Amino acid sequence: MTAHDPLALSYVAAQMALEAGRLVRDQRASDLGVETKTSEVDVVTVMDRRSEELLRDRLHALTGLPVLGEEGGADATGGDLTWVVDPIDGTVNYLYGAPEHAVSVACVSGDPARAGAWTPVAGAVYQPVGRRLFRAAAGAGAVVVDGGDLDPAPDAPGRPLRVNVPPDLARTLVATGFAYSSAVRAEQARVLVDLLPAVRDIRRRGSAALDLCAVAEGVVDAYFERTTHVWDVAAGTLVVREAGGVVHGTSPHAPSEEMVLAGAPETVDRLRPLVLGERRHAGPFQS
Ligand code: LIP
Repeated sequence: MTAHDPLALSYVAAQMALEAGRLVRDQRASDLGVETKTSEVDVVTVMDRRSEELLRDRLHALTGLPVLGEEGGADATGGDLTWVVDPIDGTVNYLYGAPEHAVSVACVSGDPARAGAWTPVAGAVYQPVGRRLFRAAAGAGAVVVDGGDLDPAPDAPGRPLRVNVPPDLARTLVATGFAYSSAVRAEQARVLVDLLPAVRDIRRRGSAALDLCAVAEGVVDAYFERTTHVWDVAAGTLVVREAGGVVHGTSPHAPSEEMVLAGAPETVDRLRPLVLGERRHAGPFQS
């Protein structure tokens, strides 16, 4: 593998997401050892830690590249490429036994610690319950592989993904998520007061990585969220971009912790003022 072979890196990302996904599904601890992080509702389990340990060990052994992870922070960086991993995205769903959780593995170029300073070159998101693998490589497209009864092979061909292009806001199905901070949640509720009457409906899946993959698959038309982290969105960002969509932040540039807004370019343009709270919805839409 050459250092910048996105397709080969995407197979490594997929292999790692599959291995960690199998671990969290098949070796779920009877005592999840739940601890809280930034707030009472922000949790981590022993399985998040075990999954990240596996990802770090395997990625170091296979590629020698540094890793930035949700639970263990960043290795010292040196070169251009870094693995960015979320060992379980959707931990609250995992805790409750809900299927909407995933392992997210991205290889990014640049500095993943600074918004706008990184670009994903390869990525995979694996949903272990349901055995669905999303995989993308820069310039080579994004696919979903439905494993059926078995975990799929990391390099299985899959079905190419394409974002929806809804004709207007009234026919735009929007996914979103909410922060772990009560104060930010109050502001998010105010944004929804204006947004909800303007769009087809809202979905709250509970995993930013799967939300972005849902945009790429056309299962929703758009996704936005505040206060996500690079590990939640790095792989999914590439899946959306390779499916013909864009992923913006507060400005039409890179996603940041302030904002991630994804969809077809025209959808994102229509949604931006509403999700940033800049424009109040003017009145009822005609159906
Ligand atoms: C979570 C998400 C969820 C989002 C939360 C959080 P975690 O990731 O993906 O959709 O709303 O704010 O970031 O904590 O389960 O890895």
